[in-house]
Amino acid sequence: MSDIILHHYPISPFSEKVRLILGYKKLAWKSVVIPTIMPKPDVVALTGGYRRTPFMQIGADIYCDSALIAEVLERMAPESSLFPAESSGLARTLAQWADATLFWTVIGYVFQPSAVPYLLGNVTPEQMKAFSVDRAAMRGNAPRMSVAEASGALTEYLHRLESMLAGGKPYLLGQQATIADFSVYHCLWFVKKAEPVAGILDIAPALKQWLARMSEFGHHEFEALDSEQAVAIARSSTPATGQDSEFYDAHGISLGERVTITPTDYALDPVEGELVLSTASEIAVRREDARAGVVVVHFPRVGFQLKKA
Ligand SMILES: N[C@@H](CCC(=O)N[C@@H](CS)C(=O)NCC(=O)O)C(=O)O
Repeated sequence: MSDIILHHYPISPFSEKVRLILGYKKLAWKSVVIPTIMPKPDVVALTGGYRRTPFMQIGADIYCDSALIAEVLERMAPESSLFPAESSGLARTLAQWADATLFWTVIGYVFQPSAVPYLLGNVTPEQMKAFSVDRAAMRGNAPRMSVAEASGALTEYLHRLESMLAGGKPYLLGQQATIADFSVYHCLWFVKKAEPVAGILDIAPALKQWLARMSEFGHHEFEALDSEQAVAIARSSTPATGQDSEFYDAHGISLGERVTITPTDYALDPVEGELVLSTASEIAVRREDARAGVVVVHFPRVGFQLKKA
């Protein structure tokens, strides 16, 4: 099996979700630390334009979005399942809520002036400005939720999550951790990092214990890899992927057609290539890059728009 390469940066919540899943599944990985803002030339060489963090590389296969990365890691290491049969639908649905609604509420809450240095380090005013401009452009200039609105919603969400642990349940959906735990975790991990405003977590004592319990999974073993080396690995590898499970078509698009795949929510950068995989849950394009060679870039079906190029 080729190495798992995670392209990420330390303070990225969605990366923390994946790092913790790697810890939970005890999978060794290679760590490529990527820039926090554009430009990201080595990222784009591999993904073809997708700029969000994290993404996972296995040889010449590139997996975008933490939801898909979780599914792929589950296929590779089904033990310590993220999707126990009795709660897999609920777990995926709760995870989707956390990755969207809870995440953006947390973003609205944590970016208060006192907490910014705890998230971004001691950035200069110019660096702060560059970060804000980058993220505003990524959101299509949609405003962030106000701190007041975010505080109110987060308080309510913390109460709801706390109630899910009633009776001493160790994890949100029962005795076993599921993908829902990891998706809620990365959001609250970010709140915890924002130390001056992290006191909001005190209203949920069982949830705080759960946070500590989850953090014990750790990140397992990893070693650093240069982003140029990662590009070279893609170049010297052959994509492993073809249509390996039932073909699914909701768009009237056949395998082999030129398409674009674009997120539906933010960072709307299309990735163009030849459709090589189309299942109920996953789509992928084959593209050729001057530096990375032939790569296959994979996306979850949910949250991405497929179009003829
Ligand atoms: N749905 C995506 C969301 C990823 C996301 O929004 N990541 C943030 C960082 S945690 C991001 O991409 N920020 C902009 C960047 O890193 O350039 C996923 O699950 O991976």
